[in-house]
Amino acid sequence: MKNSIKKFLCGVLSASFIFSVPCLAFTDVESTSWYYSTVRNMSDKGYLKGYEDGSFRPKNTISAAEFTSIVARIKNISPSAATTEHWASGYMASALENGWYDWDELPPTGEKYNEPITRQLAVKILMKALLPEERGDYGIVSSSVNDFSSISGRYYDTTIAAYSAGIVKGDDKGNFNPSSALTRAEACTLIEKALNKTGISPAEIQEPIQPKTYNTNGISANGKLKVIGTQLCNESGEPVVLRGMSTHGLQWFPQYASESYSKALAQKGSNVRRFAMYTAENGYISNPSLKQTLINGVDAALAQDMYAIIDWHILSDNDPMTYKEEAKAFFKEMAEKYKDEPGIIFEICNEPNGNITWSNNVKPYAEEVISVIREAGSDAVILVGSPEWSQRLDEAAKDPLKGENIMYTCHFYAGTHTQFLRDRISSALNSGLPVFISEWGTSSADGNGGTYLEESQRWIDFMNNNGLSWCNWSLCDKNESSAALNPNTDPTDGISENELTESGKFVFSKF
Ligand code: DCB
Repeated sequence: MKNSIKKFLCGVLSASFIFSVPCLAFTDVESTSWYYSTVRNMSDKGYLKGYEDGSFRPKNTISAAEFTSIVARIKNISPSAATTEHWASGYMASALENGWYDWDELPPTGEKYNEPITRQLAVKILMKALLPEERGDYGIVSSSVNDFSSISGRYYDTTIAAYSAGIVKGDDKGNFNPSSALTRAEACTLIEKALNKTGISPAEIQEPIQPKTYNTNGISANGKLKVIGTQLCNESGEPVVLRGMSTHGLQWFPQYASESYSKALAQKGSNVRRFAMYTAENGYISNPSLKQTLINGVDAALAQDMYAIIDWHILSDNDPMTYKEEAKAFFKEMAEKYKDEPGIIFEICNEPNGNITWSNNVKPYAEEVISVIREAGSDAVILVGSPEWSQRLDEAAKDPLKGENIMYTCHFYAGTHTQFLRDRISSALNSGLPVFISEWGTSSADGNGGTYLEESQRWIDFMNNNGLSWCNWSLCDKNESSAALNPNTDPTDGISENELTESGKFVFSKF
Protein backbone atom coordinates (compact mmCIF):
# COMPACT_ATOMS: atom_id res chain seq x y z
CA MET A 1 0.00 0.00 0.00
CA LYS A 2 2.69 2.43 1.09
CA ASN A 3 4.64 2.28 -2.16
CA SER A 4 1.65 2.84 -4.35
CA ILE A 5 0.60 5.78 -2.19
CA LYS A 6 4.08 7.24 -2.53
CA LYS A 7 3.85 6.92 -6.29
CA PHE A 8 0.41 8.49 -6.26
CA LEU A 9 1.61 11.42 -4.18
CA CYS A 10 4.67 12.03 -6.36
CA GLY A 11 2.40 13.60 -8.89
CA VAL A 12 0.66 15.75 -6.32
CA LEU A 13 3.64 17.14 -4.47
CA SER A 14 5.51 20.07 -5.87
CA ALA A 15 7.55 22.73 -4.08
CA SER A 16 5.27 25.63 -4.92
CA PHE A 17 2.28 23.65 -3.77
CA ILE A 18 3.84 23.14 -0.36
CA PHE A 19 5.08 26.69 0.14
CA SER A 20 1.87 28.37 -0.96
CA VAL A 21 -0.15 26.82 1.86
CA PRO A 22 0.06 27.71 5.55
CA CYS A 23 1.84 25.40 7.93
CA LEU A 24 0.00 22.29 9.03
CA ALA A 25 -1.33 22.51 12.58
CA PHE A 26 -0.32 19.01 13.68
CA THR A 27 2.83 18.71 15.75
CA ASP A 28 3.73 15.29 14.41
CA VAL A 29 3.14 15.47 10.68
CA GLU A 30 6.47 16.25 9.02
CA SER A 31 6.47 18.13 5.72
CA THR A 32 8.78 15.43 4.32
CA SER A 33 6.40 12.56 5.11
CA TRP A 34 4.57 10.78 2.28
CA TYR A 35 1.17 11.63 3.78
CA TYR A 36 1.87 15.31 4.45
CA SER A 37 -0.09 16.65 1.51
CA THR A 38 -3.12 14.43 2.12
CA VAL A 39 -3.35 15.14 5.82
CA ARG A 40 -2.86 18.83 5.20
CA ASN A 41 -5.55 18.96 2.52
CA MET A 42 -8.02 17.12 4.69
CA SER A 43 -7.25 19.22 7.71
CA ASP A 44 -7.52 22.43 5.63
CA LYS A 45 -10.98 21.28 4.62
CA GLY A 46 -11.85 20.75 8.28
CA TYR A 47 -12.34 16.98 8.22
CA LEU A 48 -9.53 16.29 10.65
CA LYS A 49 -8.75 17.96 13.89
CA GLY A 50 -6.48 15.44 15.55
CA TYR A 51 -6.03 15.08 19.26
CA GLU A 52 -6.17 17.46 22.19
CA ASP A 53 -2.38 17.68 22.44
CA GLY A 54 -2.10 18.93 18.85
CA SER A 55 -0.90 15.63 17.44
CA PHE A 56 -2.42 13.65 14.59
CA ARG A 57 -0.73 10.29 15.28
CA PRO A 58 -0.51 9.35 11.61
CA LYS A 59 1.03 5.94 12.29
CA ASN A 60 -1.52 4.77 14.82
CA THR A 61 -4.17 2.38 13.57
CA ILE A 62 -7.55 3.95 12.90
CA SER A 63 -10.54 2.54 14.75
CA ALA A 64 -13.89 1.70 13.19
CA ALA A 65 -15.45 4.68 15.00
CA GLU A 66 -12.77 7.14 13.89
CA PHE A 67 -12.95 6.05 10.27
CA THR A 68 -16.74 5.98 10.07
CA SER A 69 -17.18 9.34 11.77
CA ILE A 70 -14.75 11.08 9.39
CA VAL A 71 -16.75 9.72 6.45
CA ALA A 72 -20.00 10.72 8.18
CA ARG A 73 -18.78 14.29 8.58
CA ILE A 74 -17.73 14.44 4.95
CA LYS A 75 -21.22 13.35 3.95
CA ASN A 76 -22.61 15.82 6.46
CA ILE A 77 -25.05 13.28 7.86
CA SER A 78 -26.39 14.13 11.28
CA PRO A 79 -25.89 11.78 14.19
CA SER A 80 -28.91 9.61 15.06
CA ALA A 81 -29.95 8.79 18.60
CA ALA A 82 -26.95 7.29 20.33
CA THR A 83 -27.16 3.62 21.20
CA THR A 84 -24.24 3.66 23.67
CA GLU A 85 -22.15 6.13 25.64
CA HIS A 86 -19.46 5.92 23.00
CA TRP A 87 -18.44 9.33 21.56
CA ALA A 88 -19.20 8.20 17.99
CA SER A 89 -22.40 6.32 18.80
CA GLY A 90 -24.71 8.83 17.03
CA TYR A 91 -22.66 8.80 13.83
CA MET A 92 -22.40 5.02 13.93
CA ALA A 93 -26.18 4.70 14.29
CA SER A 94 -26.82 6.88 11.24
CA ALA A 95 -24.10 5.10 9.22
CA LEU A 96 -25.87 1.85 10.01
CA GLU A 97 -29.27 3.32 9.05
CA ASN A 98 -27.77 4.48 5.76
CA GLY A 99 -26.61 0.96 5.03
CA TRP A 100 -22.88 1.74 4.95
CA TYR A 101 -22.32 -1.41 6.97
CA ASP A 102 -24.42 -4.21 8.45
CA TRP A 103 -25.50 -4.72 12.01
CA ASP A 104 -23.19 -7.69 12.66
CA GLU A 105 -20.10 -5.91 11.32
CA LEU A 106 -20.24 -3.19 13.96
CA PRO A 107 -22.98 -4.03 16.47
CA PRO A 108 -24.76 -0.98 17.94
CA THR A 109 -23.75 -2.14 21.40
CA GLY A 110 -20.46 -0.46 20.52
CA GLU A 111 -18.27 -3.41 21.44
CA LYS A 112 -16.30 -3.16 18.20
CA TYR A 113 -16.24 0.62 17.73
CA ASN A 114 -12.75 1.01 19.15
CA GLU A 115 -11.25 -1.93 17.29
CA PRO A 116 -8.99 -1.23 14.34
CA ILE A 117 -11.16 -1.25 11.21
CA THR A 118 -10.22 -3.84 8.57
CA ARG A 119 -9.32 -2.67 5.08
CA GLN A 120 -12.24 -4.50 3.50
CA LEU A 121 -14.75 -2.90 5.87
CA ALA A 122 -13.19 0.56 5.52
CA VAL A 123 -13.43 0.31 1.75
CA LYS A 124 -17.02 -0.86 1.97
CA ILE A 125 -18.06 2.06 4.18
CA LEU A 126 -16.21 4.49 1.96
CA MET A 127 -17.74 3.21 -1.27
CA LYS A 128 -21.28 2.92 0.13
CA ALA A 129 -21.07 6.44 1.52
CA LEU A 130 -19.25 8.32 -1.23
CA LEU A 131 -19.48 6.30 -4.44
CA PRO A 132 -22.51 4.03 -4.16
CA GLU A 133 -23.06 3.87 -7.95
CA GLU A 134 -19.51 2.74 -8.72
CA ARG A 135 -19.16 -0.78 -10.21
CA GLY A 136 -16.17 -2.76 -11.42
CA ASP A 137 -15.19 -5.85 -13.37
CA TYR A 138 -14.97 -9.02 -11.29
CA GLY A 139 -12.73 -10.83 -13.78
CA ILE A 140 -10.14 -8.08 -14.04
CA VAL A 141 -9.92 -7.35 -10.32
CA SER A 142 -10.05 -10.95 -9.10
CA SER A 143 -7.20 -11.94 -11.41
CA SER A 144 -5.01 -8.94 -10.60
CA VAL A 145 -5.33 -8.97 -6.80
CA ASN A 146 -3.12 -11.78 -5.51
CA ASP A 147 -4.94 -12.38 -2.25
CA PHE A 148 -8.42 -11.90 -3.72
CA SER A 149 -9.48 -15.28 -2.31
CA SER A 150 -8.94 -14.03 1.24
CA ILE A 151 -11.51 -11.26 0.81
CA SER A 152 -14.86 -12.17 2.41
CA GLY A 153 -17.61 -12.56 -0.18
CA ARG A 154 -19.73 -9.76 1.25
CA TYR A 155 -16.94 -7.30 0.38
CA TYR A 156 -16.46 -8.37 -3.25
CA ASP A 157 -18.63 -5.68 -4.83
CA THR A 158 -17.25 -2.71 -2.93
CA THR A 159 -13.64 -3.91 -3.17
CA ILE A 160 -13.94 -4.49 -6.91
CA ALA A 161 -15.57 -1.08 -7.38
CA ALA A 162 -12.80 0.60 -5.37
CA TYR A 163 -10.07 -1.10 -7.39
CA SER A 164 -11.75 -0.24 -10.68
CA ALA A 165 -12.11 3.39 -9.63
CA GLY A 166 -8.39 3.54 -8.74
CA ILE A 167 -9.10 4.25 -5.07
CA VAL A 168 -7.35 1.11 -3.86
CA LYS A 169 -4.10 -0.05 -5.43
CA GLY A 170 -2.91 -2.81 -3.10
CA ASP A 171 0.59 -3.21 -1.72
CA ASP A 172 3.82 -3.69 -3.67
CA LYS A 173 3.23 -7.46 -3.72
CA GLY A 174 -0.18 -7.01 -5.31
CA ASN A 175 -2.08 -7.88 -2.13
CA PHE A 176 -5.12 -6.11 -0.71
CA ASN A 177 -4.65 -7.52 2.83
CA PRO A 178 -8.42 -7.38 3.47
CA SER A 179 -8.28 -8.22 7.17
CA SER A 180 -5.37 -5.95 8.10
CA ALA A 181 -5.68 -2.62 9.86
CA LEU A 182 -5.04 0.83 8.37
CA THR A 183 -2.95 3.60 9.82
CA ARG A 184 -4.59 7.00 10.22
CA ALA A 185 -2.40 8.33 7.42
CA GLU A 186 -3.35 5.50 5.07
CA ALA A 187 -7.03 5.96 5.88
CA CYS A 188 -6.79 9.65 4.98
CA THR A 189 -5.21 8.82 1.65
CA LEU A 190 -7.98 6.36 0.88
CA ILE A 191 -10.67 8.85 1.81
CA GLU A 192 -9.04 11.64 -0.15
CA LYS A 193 -8.89 9.52 -3.30
CA ALA A 194 -12.59 8.70 -3.01
CA LEU A 195 -13.35 12.37 -2.37
CA ASN A 196 -11.42 13.46 -5.45
CA LYS A 197 -13.43 10.99 -7.46
CA THR A 198 -16.75 12.40 -6.21
CA GLY A 199 -15.78 16.04 -6.45
CA ILE A 200 -17.68 16.63 -3.21
CA SER A 201 -16.69 19.77 -1.41
CA PRO A 202 -18.69 19.64 1.80
CA ALA A 203 -19.24 22.30 4.41
CA GLU A 204 -16.78 23.05 7.16
CA ILE A 205 -16.93 20.29 9.70
CA GLN A 206 -14.54 19.35 12.43
CA GLU A 207 -13.49 16.10 13.98
CA PRO A 208 -14.80 16.31 17.56
CA ILE A 209 -12.27 15.91 20.30
CA GLN A 210 -12.55 12.31 21.26
CA PRO A 211 -12.86 11.55 24.94
CA LYS A 212 -10.78 8.45 25.32
CA THR A 213 -12.48 5.54 26.97
CA TYR A 214 -10.44 2.50 27.79
CA ASN A 215 -11.28 -0.78 29.32
CA THR A 216 -9.67 -1.03 32.75
CA ASN A 217 -11.05 -4.37 33.92
CA GLY A 218 -9.11 -7.42 34.99
CA ILE A 219 -8.10 -10.72 33.42
CA SER A 220 -11.56 -12.34 33.45
CA ALA A 221 -12.98 -9.49 31.36
CA ASN A 222 -10.04 -8.97 29.01
CA GLY A 223 -8.30 -12.30 28.65
CA LYS A 224 -5.01 -12.56 26.86
CA LEU A 225 -3.46 -9.23 25.91
CA LYS A 226 -2.05 -8.34 22.52
CA VAL A 227 -0.45 -5.31 20.97
CA ILE A 228 -2.25 -3.79 17.97
CA GLY A 229 -0.40 -0.90 16.38
CA THR A 230 0.93 0.96 19.40
CA GLN A 231 -2.00 0.07 21.66
CA LEU A 232 -2.27 -2.61 24.28
CA CYS A 233 -5.52 -4.47 23.56
CA ASN A 234 -7.55 -7.26 25.05
CA GLU A 235 -8.28 -10.64 23.54
CA SER A 236 -11.03 -9.24 21.31
CA GLY A 237 -8.94 -6.29 20.13
CA GLU A 238 -10.34 -3.48 22.28
CA PRO A 239 -7.91 -0.98 23.78
CA VAL A 240 -6.99 -1.74 27.37
CA VAL A 241 -5.20 0.34 29.97
CA LEU A 242 -3.52 -1.30 32.95
CA ARG A 243 -2.88 0.77 36.07
CA GLY A 244 -1.28 -0.41 39.24
CA MET A 245 1.63 -0.53 41.64
CA SER A 246 5.12 -1.91 41.41
CA THR A 247 6.52 -3.58 44.47
CA HIS A 248 9.78 -2.23 45.85
CA GLY A 249 12.65 -4.76 45.78
CA LEU A 250 11.24 -8.14 46.78
CA GLN A 251 14.42 -8.84 48.80
CA TRP A 252 13.52 -5.96 51.10
CA PHE A 253 9.71 -5.77 51.09
CA PRO A 254 8.33 -9.25 50.34
CA GLN A 255 5.34 -8.69 52.64
CA TYR A 256 3.62 -6.37 50.15
CA ALA A 257 3.54 -9.06 47.46
CA SER A 258 0.87 -10.89 49.45
CA GLU A 259 -2.63 -11.76 48.30
CA SER A 260 -4.23 -9.45 50.86
CA TYR A 261 -2.48 -6.52 49.15
CA SER A 262 -3.52 -7.71 45.71
CA LYS A 263 -7.07 -7.89 46.95
CA ALA A 264 -6.90 -4.42 48.49
CA LEU A 265 -5.45 -2.96 45.27
CA ALA A 266 -8.06 -4.66 43.09
CA GLN A 267 -10.79 -3.25 45.32
CA LYS A 268 -9.37 0.21 44.70
CA GLY A 269 -9.73 -0.28 40.94
CA SER A 270 -6.23 -1.38 39.99
CA ASN A 271 -5.86 -4.16 37.41
CA VAL A 272 -2.10 -4.87 37.34
CA ARG A 273 0.77 -5.51 39.74
CA ARG A 274 4.47 -5.44 39.01
CA PHE A 275 6.87 -7.64 40.94
CA ALA A 276 10.37 -6.16 41.02
CA MET A 277 12.92 -8.93 41.41
CA TYR A 278 16.29 -7.18 41.62
CA THR A 279 19.18 -9.08 40.10
CA ALA A 280 21.95 -7.27 42.03
CA GLU A 281 21.87 -5.62 45.49
CA ASN A 282 21.25 -8.96 47.25
CA GLY A 283 18.73 -9.80 44.59
CA TYR A 284 18.13 -12.99 42.63
CA ILE A 285 21.71 -13.61 41.51
CA SER A 286 22.98 -14.02 45.06
CA ASN A 287 19.62 -14.93 46.56
CA PRO A 288 17.81 -17.34 44.20
CA SER A 289 15.03 -18.02 46.73
CA LEU A 290 13.54 -14.70 45.60
CA LYS A 291 12.13 -16.55 42.63
CA GLN A 292 9.67 -18.29 44.94
CA THR A 293 8.76 -14.97 46.58
CA LEU A 294 7.99 -13.63 43.13
CA ILE A 295 5.99 -16.69 42.06
CA ASN A 296 3.89 -16.52 45.24
CA GLY A 297 3.16 -12.86 44.59
CA VAL A 298 2.35 -13.43 40.93
CA ASP A 299 -0.01 -16.32 41.68
CA ALA A 300 -1.77 -14.27 44.34
CA ALA A 301 -2.26 -11.36 41.94
CA LEU A 302 -3.64 -13.69 39.26
CA ALA A 303 -6.01 -15.14 41.84
CA GLN A 304 -7.32 -11.60 42.39
CA ASP A 305 -7.94 -11.15 38.63
CA MET A 306 -4.98 -8.78 38.23
CA TYR A 307 -2.40 -8.88 35.47
CA ALA A 308 1.10 -9.59 36.82
CA ILE A 309 4.38 -8.23 35.49
CA ILE A 310 7.45 -10.35 36.13
CA ASP A 311 10.21 -7.72 36.34
CA TRP A 312 13.88 -8.73 35.92
CA HIS A 313 15.02 -5.68 37.84
CA ILE A 314 18.51 -4.87 36.62
CA LEU A 315 19.85 -1.58 38.00
CA SER A 316 23.35 -1.34 39.55
CA ASP A 317 24.38 -4.14 37.19
CA ASN A 318 23.87 -1.60 34.36
CA ASP A 319 24.19 -3.79 31.28
CA PRO A 320 21.52 -6.47 30.72
CA MET A 321 24.28 -8.59 29.17
CA THR A 322 25.88 -8.95 32.64
CA TYR A 323 23.46 -11.69 33.67
CA LYS A 324 22.16 -12.68 30.26
CA GLU A 325 22.54 -16.43 30.78
CA GLU A 326 20.78 -16.26 34.15
CA ALA A 327 18.01 -14.21 32.53
CA LYS A 328 17.55 -16.76 29.76
CA ALA A 329 17.31 -19.66 32.22
CA PHE A 330 14.90 -17.68 34.41
CA PHE A 331 12.59 -16.59 31.60
CA LYS A 332 12.62 -20.05 30.03
CA GLU A 333 11.32 -21.44 33.30
CA MET A 334 8.74 -18.65 33.76
CA ALA A 335 7.53 -18.88 30.15
CA GLU A 336 7.06 -22.64 30.41
CA LYS A 337 5.30 -22.32 33.73
CA TYR A 338 2.93 -19.55 32.62
CA LYS A 339 2.56 -20.19 28.90
CA ASP A 340 -1.19 -20.85 29.19
CA GLU A 341 -1.82 -18.09 31.69
CA PRO A 342 -3.42 -15.01 30.08
CA GLY A 343 -2.49 -12.68 32.96
CA ILE A 344 1.31 -12.72 32.63
CA ILE A 345 3.53 -9.94 31.26
CA PHE A 346 7.32 -10.27 31.10
CA GLU A 347 9.60 -7.29 31.67
CA ILE A 348 13.04 -8.49 30.70
CA CYS A 349 15.35 -5.65 31.80
CA ASN A 350 14.11 -2.97 34.15
CA GLU A 351 16.57 -0.13 33.58
CA PRO A 352 19.71 -0.53 31.51
CA ASN A 353 22.09 2.31 32.35
CA GLY A 354 25.75 3.31 32.28
CA ASN A 355 28.03 3.09 29.30
CA ILE A 356 25.85 1.02 26.97
CA THR A 357 23.75 1.51 23.85
CA TRP A 358 20.47 0.16 22.57
CA SER A 359 21.90 -1.45 19.46
CA ASN A 360 25.00 -3.00 21.05
CA ASN A 361 23.67 -4.12 24.41
CA VAL A 362 19.94 -3.96 25.02
CA LYS A 363 18.69 -5.07 21.62
CA PRO A 364 20.92 -8.15 21.28
CA TYR A 365 20.05 -9.13 24.84
CA ALA A 366 16.34 -8.67 24.15
CA GLU A 367 16.51 -10.73 20.96
CA GLU A 368 17.97 -13.70 22.83
CA VAL A 369 15.62 -13.51 25.80
CA ILE A 370 12.54 -12.96 23.63
CA SER A 371 13.34 -15.99 21.51
CA VAL A 372 13.75 -18.10 24.66
CA ILE A 373 10.30 -16.98 25.82
CA ARG A 374 8.69 -17.63 22.44
CA GLU A 375 10.39 -21.02 22.06
CA ALA A 376 8.99 -22.00 25.43
CA GLY A 377 5.53 -21.52 23.94
CA SER A 378 4.53 -18.19 25.47
CA ASP A 379 3.14 -15.37 23.33
CA ALA A 380 2.70 -13.05 26.32
CA VAL A 381 3.36 -9.33 26.02
CA ILE A 382 7.06 -8.62 26.61
CA LEU A 383 8.30 -5.26 27.92
CA VAL A 384 11.78 -4.13 26.92
CA GLY A 385 13.82 -1.34 28.53
CA SER A 386 16.31 1.02 26.94
CA PRO A 387 19.49 2.89 27.95
CA GLU A 388 19.50 5.72 30.53
CA TRP A 389 17.12 3.99 32.92
CA SER A 390 14.64 3.14 30.17
CA GLN A 391 14.30 6.59 28.72
CA ARG A 392 15.98 6.21 25.32
CA LEU A 393 12.96 5.24 23.27
CA ASP A 394 14.46 7.31 20.48
CA GLU A 395 17.34 4.85 20.15
CA ALA A 396 14.94 1.91 20.11
CA ALA A 397 12.72 3.63 17.53
CA LYS A 398 15.62 3.81 15.10
CA ASP A 399 16.36 0.12 15.41
CA PRO A 400 13.26 -1.68 16.71
CA LEU A 401 12.91 -5.35 17.55
CA LYS A 402 11.08 -7.71 15.23
CA GLY A 403 8.15 -9.76 16.46
CA GLU A 404 4.71 -9.52 17.95
CA ASN A 405 3.47 -8.38 21.35
CA ILE A 406 6.56 -6.37 22.22
CA MET A 407 6.30 -3.04 24.03
CA TYR A 408 9.01 -0.59 25.05
CA THR A 409 9.10 0.71 28.58
CA CYS A 410 9.59 4.33 29.48
CA HIS A 411 10.23 5.17 33.13
CA PHE A 412 9.83 8.62 34.63
CA TYR A 413 10.10 10.39 37.97
CA ALA A 414 8.02 13.57 38.03
CA GLY A 415 10.59 15.54 40.07
CA THR A 416 13.25 14.91 37.41
CA HIS A 417 11.59 14.11 34.10
CA THR A 418 9.23 16.59 32.48
CA GLN A 419 7.97 17.67 29.04
CA PHE A 420 11.13 16.58 27.20
CA LEU A 421 10.45 12.97 28.08
CA ARG A 422 6.76 13.22 27.16
CA ASP A 423 7.84 14.61 23.78
CA ARG A 424 10.17 11.68 23.34
CA ILE A 425 7.32 9.27 24.06
CA SER A 426 5.06 11.08 21.56
CA SER A 427 7.68 10.75 18.83
CA ALA A 428 8.17 7.10 19.67
CA LEU A 429 4.42 6.45 19.45
CA ASN A 430 4.26 8.30 16.17
CA SER A 431 6.99 6.18 14.73
CA GLY A 432 4.97 3.12 15.68
CA LEU A 433 6.65 2.05 18.92
CA PRO A 434 4.23 0.65 21.54
CA VAL A 435 5.04 2.18 24.94
CA PHE A 436 4.33 0.91 28.47
CA ILE A 437 5.15 2.99 31.58
CA SER A 438 6.07 0.05 33.79
CA GLU A 439 7.62 2.28 36.46
CA TRP A 440 7.07 5.89 37.44
CA GLY A 441 7.26 7.90 40.63
CA THR A 442 5.88 11.15 41.98
CA SER A 443 9.36 11.81 43.46
CA SER A 444 12.81 12.64 42.07
CA ALA A 445 14.71 9.99 40.13
CA ASP A 446 16.37 8.65 43.28
CA GLY A 447 12.97 7.66 44.65
CA ASN A 448 13.08 10.42 47.23
CA GLY A 449 13.40 14.22 47.46
CA GLY A 450 9.79 15.33 47.56
CA THR A 451 6.41 14.68 45.98
CA TYR A 452 5.80 16.49 42.69
CA LEU A 453 2.06 16.26 42.26
CA GLU A 454 1.57 19.05 39.74
CA GLU A 455 4.05 17.49 37.32
CA SER A 456 2.66 14.04 38.16
CA GLN A 457 -0.80 15.25 37.10
CA ARG A 458 0.64 16.41 33.76
CA TRP A 459 2.01 12.91 33.33
CA ILE A 460 -1.33 11.32 34.28
CA ASP A 461 -3.13 13.48 31.70
CA PHE A 462 -0.54 12.55 29.09
CA MET A 463 -0.84 8.84 29.85
CA ASN A 464 -4.65 9.03 29.77
CA ASN A 465 -4.64 10.88 26.45
CA ASN A 466 -2.34 8.30 24.93
CA GLY A 467 -3.89 5.14 26.34
CA LEU A 468 -0.69 4.27 28.18
CA SER A 469 -0.58 1.64 30.89
CA TRP A 470 1.43 2.23 34.05
CA CYS A 471 2.79 0.96 37.35
CA ASN A 472 3.80 3.33 40.12
CA TRP A 473 6.96 2.94 42.23
CA SER A 474 6.32 1.68 44.84
CA LEU A 475 4.07 -0.25 47.20
CA CYS A 476 6.15 -0.26 50.38
CA ASP A 477 6.55 1.63 53.64
CA LYS A 478 10.19 2.68 53.19
CA ASN A 479 10.88 6.17 54.47
CA GLU A 480 11.21 7.78 51.03
CA SER A 481 8.84 10.05 49.10
CA SER A 482 8.02 7.58 46.32
CA ALA A 483 6.67 5.02 48.83
CA ALA A 484 2.86 4.71 48.86
CA LEU A 485 2.62 3.60 52.48
CA ASN A 486 3.61 5.39 55.67
CA PRO A 487 6.51 3.92 57.67
CA ASN A 488 5.54 1.03 59.96
CA THR A 489 2.37 0.16 58.08
CA ASP A 490 0.83 -3.06 59.32
CA PRO A 491 1.25 -5.42 56.36
CA THR A 492 -1.34 -7.96 57.48
CA ASP A 493 -4.60 -6.17 56.75
CA GLY A 494 -5.85 -4.19 53.74
CA ILE A 495 -4.87 -0.63 52.91
CA SER A 496 -6.58 2.06 54.92
CA GLU A 497 -6.61 5.72 53.89
CA ASN A 498 -4.50 6.80 56.85
CA GLU A 499 -1.76 4.38 55.89
CA LEU A 500 -1.24 6.14 52.56
CA THR A 501 1.46 8.75 52.03
CA GLU A 502 0.90 11.91 50.01
CA SER A 503 2.15 10.00 46.99
CA GLY A 504 0.02 6.95 47.77
CA LYS A 505 -3.15 9.02 48.09
CA PHE A 506 -2.51 10.71 44.76
CA VAL A 507 -1.65 7.53 42.88
CA PHE A 508 -4.49 5.45 44.31
CA SER A 509 -6.96 8.12 43.18
CA LYS A 510 -5.82 7.55 39.56
CA PHE A 511 -6.61 3.85 39.13
C1 DCB B 1 14.78 3.40 39.23
C2 DCB B 1 14.87 1.93 39.64
C3 DCB B 1 14.34 1.67 41.00
C4 DCB B 1 14.65 2.82 41.89
C5 DCB B 1 13.80 3.98 41.36
C6 DCB B 1 14.06 5.29 42.09
O1 DCB B 1 16.08 3.95 39.24
F1 DCB B 1 14.27 1.12 38.74
O2 DCB B 1 14.89 0.48 41.49
O3 DCB B 1 14.28 2.57 43.22
O4 DCB B 1 13.96 4.17 39.98
O5 DCB B 1 15.39 5.65 41.98
C7 DCB B 1 15.19 2.94 44.23
C8 DCB B 1 14.48 2.84 45.55
C9 DCB B 1 15.46 3.07 46.67
C10 DCB B 1 16.62 2.11 46.52
C11 DCB B 1 17.25 2.27 45.15
C12 DCB B 1 18.39 1.27 44.89
O6 DCB B 1 13.43 3.77 45.59
O7 DCB B 1 14.82 2.86 47.91
O8 DCB B 1 17.60 2.40 47.53
O9 DCB B 1 16.27 2.04 44.16
O10 DCB B 1 17.92 -0.01 44.94
C13 DCB B 1 16.37 5.14 38.56
C14 DCB B 1 15.50 5.73 37.69
C15 DCB B 1 15.88 6.88 37.00
C16 DCB B 1 17.11 7.44 37.19
C17 DCB B 1 18.00 6.87 38.08
C18 DCB B 1 17.63 5.71 38.79
N1 DCB B 1 17.49 8.60 36.52
N2 DCB B 1 18.55 5.14 39.71
O11 DCB B 1 16.80 9.05 35.62
O12 DCB B 1 18.57 9.21 36.83
O13 DCB B 1 19.67 5.67 39.80
O14 DCB B 1 18.28 4.16 40.39
